[in-house]
Amino acid sequence: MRAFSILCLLASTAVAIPSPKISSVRRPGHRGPNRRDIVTNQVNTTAASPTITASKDNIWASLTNDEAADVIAYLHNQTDLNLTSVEDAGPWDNTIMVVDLLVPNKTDALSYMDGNGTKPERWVLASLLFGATEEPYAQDWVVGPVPTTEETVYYPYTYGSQAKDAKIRVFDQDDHSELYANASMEIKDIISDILNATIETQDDLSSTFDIWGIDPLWHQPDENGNDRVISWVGFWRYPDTVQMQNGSINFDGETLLPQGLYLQCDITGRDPSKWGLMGVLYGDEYYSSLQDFRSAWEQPGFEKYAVNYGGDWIGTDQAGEVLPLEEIAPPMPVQPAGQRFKVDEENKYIEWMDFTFYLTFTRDTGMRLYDIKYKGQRIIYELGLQEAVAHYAGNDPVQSGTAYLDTYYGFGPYAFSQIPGFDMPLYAYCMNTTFHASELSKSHRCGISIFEADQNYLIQRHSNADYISATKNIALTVRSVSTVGNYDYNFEYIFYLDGSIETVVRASGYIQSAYYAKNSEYGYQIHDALAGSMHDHSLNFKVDFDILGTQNTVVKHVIEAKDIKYKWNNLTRSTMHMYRTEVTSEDHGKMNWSANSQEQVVIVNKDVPNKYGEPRGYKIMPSRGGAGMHLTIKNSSNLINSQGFADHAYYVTKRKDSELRASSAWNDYDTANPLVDFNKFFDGDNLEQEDIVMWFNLGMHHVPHTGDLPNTVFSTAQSGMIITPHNYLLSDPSRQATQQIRIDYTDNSTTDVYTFGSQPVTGDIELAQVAWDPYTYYGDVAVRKFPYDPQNPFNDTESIV
Ligand SMILES: *[C@@H]1O[C@H](CO)[C@@H](O)[C@H](O)[C@H]1NC(C)=O
Ligand SMILES: *[C@@H]1O[C@H](CO)[C@@H](O)[C@H](O)[C@H]1NC(C)=O
Ligand SMILES: *[C@@H]1O[C@H](CO)[C@@H](O)[C@H](O)[C@H]1NC(C)=O
Ligand SMILES: *[C@@H]1O[C@H](CO)[C@@H](O)[C@H](O)[C@H]1NC(C)=O
Ligand SMILES: *[C@@H]1O[C@H](CO)[C@@H](O)[C@H](O)[C@H]1NC(C)=O
Ligand SMILES: *[C@@H]1O[C@H](CO)[C@@H](O)[C@H](O)[C@H]1NC(C)=O
Ligand SMILES: *[C@@H]1O[C@H](CO)[C@@H](O)[C@H](O)[C@H]1NC(C)=O
Ligand SMILES: *[C@@H]1O[C@H](CO)[C@@H](O)[C@H](O)[C@H]1NC(C)=O
Ligand SMILES: *[C@@H]1O[C@H](CO)[C@@H](O)[C@H](O)[C@H]1NC(C)=O
Ligand SMILES: *[C@@H]1O[C@H](CO)[C@@H](O)[C@H](O)[C@H]1NC(C)=O
Ligand SMILES: *[C@@H]1O[C@H](CO)[C@@H](O)[C@H](O)[C@H]1NC(C)=O
Ligand SMILES: *[C@@H]1O[C@H](CO)[C@@H](O)[C@H](O)[C@H]1NC(C)=O
Ligand SMILES: [Cu+2]
Repeated sequence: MRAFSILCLLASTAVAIPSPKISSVRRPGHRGPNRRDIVTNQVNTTAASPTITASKDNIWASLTNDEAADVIAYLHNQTDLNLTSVEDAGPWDNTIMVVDLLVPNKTDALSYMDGNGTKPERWVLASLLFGATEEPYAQDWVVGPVPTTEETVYYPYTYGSQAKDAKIRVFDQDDHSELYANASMEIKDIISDILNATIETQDDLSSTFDIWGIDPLWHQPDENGNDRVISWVGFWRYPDTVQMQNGSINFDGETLLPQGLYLQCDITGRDPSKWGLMGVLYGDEYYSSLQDFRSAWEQPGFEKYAVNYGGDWIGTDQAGEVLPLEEIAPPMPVQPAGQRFKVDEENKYIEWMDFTFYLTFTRDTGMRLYDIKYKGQRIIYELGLQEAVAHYAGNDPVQSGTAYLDTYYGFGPYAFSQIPGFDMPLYAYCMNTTFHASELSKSHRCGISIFEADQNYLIQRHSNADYISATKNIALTVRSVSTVGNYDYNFEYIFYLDGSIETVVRASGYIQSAYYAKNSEYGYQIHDALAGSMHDHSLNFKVDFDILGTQNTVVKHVIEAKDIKYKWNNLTRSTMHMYRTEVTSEDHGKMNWSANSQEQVVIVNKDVPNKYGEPRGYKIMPSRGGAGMHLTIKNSSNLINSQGFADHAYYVTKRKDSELRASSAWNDYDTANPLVDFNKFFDGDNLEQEDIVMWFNLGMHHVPHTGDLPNTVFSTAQSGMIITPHNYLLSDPSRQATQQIRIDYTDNSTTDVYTFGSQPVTGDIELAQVAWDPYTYYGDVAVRKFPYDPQNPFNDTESIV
């Protein structure tokens, strides 16, 4: 996935970047297309948008630019941290990677939100990278309160980490690309031959091939038992420029062009003279030196394999015959009478029908929802992504060694501006998103879109001989799309009139593929020399339920086949019944969805039964695609102690301020010794009538086939989970909707029509709602934070489209 863009970045920038992987500034790639400077987005999307003022401030709001600048300056003032500004830093300096809000502790938050408590102070979680040492490490720090004063303190975030001192070792602090280039140049004649290229100079090499590989890095003991850090890299061909009708373009399909040649290197320590090549893999044969590889190549009969080249096939432009009538403007959504929800933009607070919630946004995990209330009662305190793992497998070490933990790269930095009319309806309400990384604050216009839409199937319907009744299924969607390297993730939360909330993730973009040779056990051959590389996506979400208070219990209402003898029949009947069982302890907190969906999983407050004595609750269940899945691989050799959140379909734990997230963005640095070890959350706590959190996985087992070329499609690569009221109300709340109709009829005619006060559509469609000038697509805004110049906030502005 992303590794390649990062290496492009290294190759294309003279500036030393302390930690290549976390750089949030994604500059035009090595051979990237020319980019336009784009200044404005002219869709009048927020026109006539009803506003509201939240009764309480958004205490989860992202750090403002001023807060980020303040805390960065404060940290630079702490001489013991010995920080160098990112702009001046090299790998042997200490730098600030990310500053983000450290959310208030829940009791403080609730005392403010629900009572007369004071507004919680603003605290910051700062991730620092200590490069000025032989053993570089990352460390999370607590800083606060902000704005900084004499009272402000800073200390390691030990209470939120299972690692000692909240530190994690960094084993790839230095740039190893020269090592790979040097080794490659020693076999440039072989490369030229087997990969059909003309490699005379290092420039030829670096303009033809991108050399990158496993993530995370491996560790293995040498013969003396000392830990060695191993990197395997593969050769990827840069896509050729393709000529399209209006000029040329480089499609971003490098991950479709593996070349089948791999180098193994020892990159232990910080002294480049101690690094070295350990082996070569080609055609499923391993050679333990360049010399061995050369000898084999010189033998007559050395088997050469086909090469992957770019070309039109990696392009995503229209191709093939235009289908009948297909080029005619298709149906599209309109919002004829204006927006039907209210927004407090400053507080990022939304009111739609009977739902209210706050939004926020983080560098690591993108958008998050807090304090979701339904009919005035909180049902969810927090809902959001925790981590996304993409775990590959293959007969080559690069696929086998790839298990991306995507929050490492971050979902925030890549939540690019959504395209009106494509990513979202033209009338969508747009929120800008901001994150602070590498001492730079960046905003994406319309990183989050919010819109209502007709789901185009009814939420309710019934007819008989006398009447028909039908209700439109109008739902509110909150959407954010992040392109993390080769893959595009569409995240959304959908609110429905029946009180349900659905979490959906979809994937598109370029697959990371494998070389075809002898790889048939790990996927299909999908192009000339290409295999779709099998992988599992597992995306973990946290849902902190508060059903009628914080004291909740997970109950399973199990339907079960049973033979029962009743009083009214002497024969035993084969039938089914239902029983209830509670998840009472974290010892039983790791679960999978039952076979045949026979368990209904309900989160209830046992102390608040409805009038029939049934506990009121919300049910949670998979709703689309691969929901309910988890990683196939057990005890992954790549993820080691960092996959705890992904080996079951869902989990329940007791909520703790010290267990905010299922993973850390920096676990990828050293997966054996993660900053957050999810498994350690399970320490036997009682779960009966406690403040509980559910962590569920969405995802898919992805074995790419020819239909993934050139891009995976959202229509099938999707997964969803829905929560829905369960004996929570006494009837279906969607009956409140006026957007329904009852038509009474007799044998041959309609007699009466009831519309319940829903207003008819009148007037003309405002054309601004159905047309948009794509030349107004809007890019990034960047604000450098150190030194901070609030008078000239856009000095570092660059466009990213
Ligand atoms: C946007 O819409 C509002 C209300 O409909 C209107 O007053 C305003 O002039 C519009 N702005 C632009 C730039 O069209
Ligand atoms: C940092 O130190 C300088 C010099 O002592 C001082 O002027 C500035 O206010 C300090 N900034 C912060 C945020 O502590
Ligand atoms: C502080 O960092 C610099 C590099 O930025 C390094 O040369 C120096 O040794 C460090 N000082 C201490 C006391 O660690
Ligand atoms: C929040 O809770 C943690 C863990 O209990 C505690 O260490 C920390 O001091 C609390 N933070 C604040 C600001 O009260
Ligand atoms: C908040 O304060 C008001 C006035 O002092 C008091 O009437 C009310 O009960 C308090 N509410 C809570 C939840 O403490
Ligand atoms: C790569 O080769 C150059 C030229 O021989 C040498 O100076 C440099 O140290 C080498 N780099 C590595 C990482 O081996
Ligand atoms: C090698 O590359 C050249 C173009 O550089 C192409 O014409 C030729 O067909 C390729 N050979 C093979 C065996 O793919
Ligand atoms: C591309 O070419 C077509 C056909 O020549 C032309 O109609 C169209 O305007 C061109 N588009 C751009 C963006 O130049
Ligand atoms: C979103 O960002 C753009 C570009 O910086 C800015 O012009 C606009 O005012 C922002 N919108 C809001 C609602 O802050
Ligand atoms: C069950 O069998 C007994 C003995 O044959 C009979 O008396 C009784 O009526 C039967 N009960 C039912 C419900 O058929
Ligand atoms: C429709 O039915 C009504 C009585 O149900 C009858 O009076 C009328 O003639 C019918 N109309 C037609 C067109 O069949
Ligand atoms: C930003 O640009 C202004 C105007 O060019 C210049 O005066 C100022 O020094 C710059 N600030 C920084 C932090 O580079
Ligand atoms: Cu996939």
